[in-house]
Amino acid sequence: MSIIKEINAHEIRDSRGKPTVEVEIVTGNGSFIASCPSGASTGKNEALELRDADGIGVLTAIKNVNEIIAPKLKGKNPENQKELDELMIALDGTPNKSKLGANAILPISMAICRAGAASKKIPLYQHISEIGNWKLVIGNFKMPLPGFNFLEGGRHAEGRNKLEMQEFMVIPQKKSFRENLILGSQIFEKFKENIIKNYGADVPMSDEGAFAPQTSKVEPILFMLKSAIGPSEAGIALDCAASEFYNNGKYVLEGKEFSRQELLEFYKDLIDRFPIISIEDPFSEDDWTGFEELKKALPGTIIIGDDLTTTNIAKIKEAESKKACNGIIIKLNQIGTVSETIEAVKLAQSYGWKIMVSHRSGETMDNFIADLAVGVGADFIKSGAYTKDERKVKYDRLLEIENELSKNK
Ligand code: 2PG
Ligand code: MG
Repeated sequence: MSIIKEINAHEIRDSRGKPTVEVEIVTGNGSFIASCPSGASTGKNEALELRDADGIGVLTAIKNVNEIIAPKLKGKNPENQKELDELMIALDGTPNKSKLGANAILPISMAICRAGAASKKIPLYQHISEIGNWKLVIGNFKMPLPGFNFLEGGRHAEGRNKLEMQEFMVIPQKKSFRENLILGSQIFEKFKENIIKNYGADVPMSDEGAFAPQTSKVEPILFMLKSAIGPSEAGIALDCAASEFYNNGKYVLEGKEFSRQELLEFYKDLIDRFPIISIEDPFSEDDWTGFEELKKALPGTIIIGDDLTTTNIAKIKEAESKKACNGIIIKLNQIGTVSETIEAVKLAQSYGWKIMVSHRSGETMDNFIADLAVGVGADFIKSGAYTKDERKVKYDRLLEIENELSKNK
């Protein structure tokens, strides 16, 4: 055991150039660093990202780490993740971490986790699995299937296109993670040829490194994806982020108004004609009936909650009782600590839901979510396109984990 000697927070920039918090924890085993990502299409029940009075700065969150939280954690054993997370939750004292900020608490929680793994001399993914008591050992860890983002609209392509639906992803389904990376990039190359043919060579890129062409129609995109996939072992995943195109009881898509029922028919038709395996946030986060009816209508499709569930135990319970989904997006900063994230995964797994660990649209070079996905036994991970370094580092870490696991078999 090696106790926490120092905790220091400072400001770095995220992939959109906005300030975010990075934390360094020093123990006798060395220095452990973690940083906080940031969403654009956020759910209203997410833990609070504390910004200064100017709406951008994170100096208050940094001060909260250095002056309020750090003194309480010095001298503690980083192996006790739950105890230290609970200490920070109590210190904050609000239901959504609005006093100290989830962007102050989360990077500490992640850095503690790294320090705890080092103290136990085990890899981070194994430490995470032990915290959640999954009893995974080398030999039965599984690699998540990657969801590569190919094309984006919505908040992630703001000012670049008028497409409402947010993410069009491809999920290769070969046996190994390495093979999936290869198949993913082969499909991406074919897709790129089609993009250039249809929209020219100067198509803008989205925040997550996907294409953001000038289009407002969903169907032609799905035709392009289907043709790029061809007969290969891969499917399509959609993130509709529908709260963003919902207003006053109506959904506005492709320049038309849709009622809940019309939108449901629209999705059903797409799922009949294209190899779509999952659909995330198909309705607004308050439209429980929409989720419930779609889930009933499409028993073979994974209906994923993100803004709906916000990695939050109470919301996950509500979604299960309303039979709203059978899959969930897991994002550390939606809830704000590693322990609560682990509890959310465990609860969703107890309902038999599929788990998709996710990055945020504003990311950093931190690759923690790769270890998280393996440690909790996630079915999927989405980390954008391979074209941007802050996305690529997560996929590269997964490749490293797979190599390590195969060597130790
Ligand atoms: C999502 C995420 C990640 P954001 O909606 O799933 O793609 O976007 O981080 O903007 O909430
Ligand atoms: Mg989403």
